Amino acid sequence: MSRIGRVERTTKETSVLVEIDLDGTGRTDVSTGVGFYDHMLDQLGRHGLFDLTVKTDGDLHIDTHHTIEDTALALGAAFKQALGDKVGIYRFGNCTVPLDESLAQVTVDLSGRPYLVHSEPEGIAPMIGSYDTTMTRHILESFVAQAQIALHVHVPYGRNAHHIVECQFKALARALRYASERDPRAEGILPSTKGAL
Ligand SMILES: [Mn+2]
Repeated sequence: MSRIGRVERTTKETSVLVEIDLDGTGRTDVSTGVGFYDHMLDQLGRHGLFDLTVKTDGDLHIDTHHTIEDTALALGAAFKQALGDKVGIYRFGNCTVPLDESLAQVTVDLSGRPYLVHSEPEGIAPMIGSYDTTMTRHILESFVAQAQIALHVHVPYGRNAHHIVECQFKALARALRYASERDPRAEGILPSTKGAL
């Protein structure tokens, strides 16, 4: 049984296509027009071992906001679709990833309920190329809202903005991988006493 999500989302501001295969090999084909964001989505696929295609054509003549946000919304929707009925998965995942002087701690519950807790150092550089660093939280909020997961992301310390953002995406990738992987001891079992996730 394949676990693939495919979402096309078109508005007057953006046109987004996302395809994700949760049981992939980390092969990515990402193009949003925002170089650093492409780099982060490549991290997500590679370290999540998700095959990931992302094609976004957004209103970059305004700024990168809609392009980044709408891509995250479509990615969250595709991830939820790919998860399917969640039978036989681990459900919870966490990973701590350093990147030189920065550290990210990510914990996820594929709970069916959207909730984000996020903290990162104040006063980091506002831009990385055309990527506005205040968008990191907005990406996570958008992804969580559509994927319907509880996500806690903390960066207790770090200095370089590129490192601070990148370690979050790497840790997110690995935590999502652990949570969504099939648990060989739980075949046919839904990881909830409630009977629904
Ligand atoms: Mn917004």
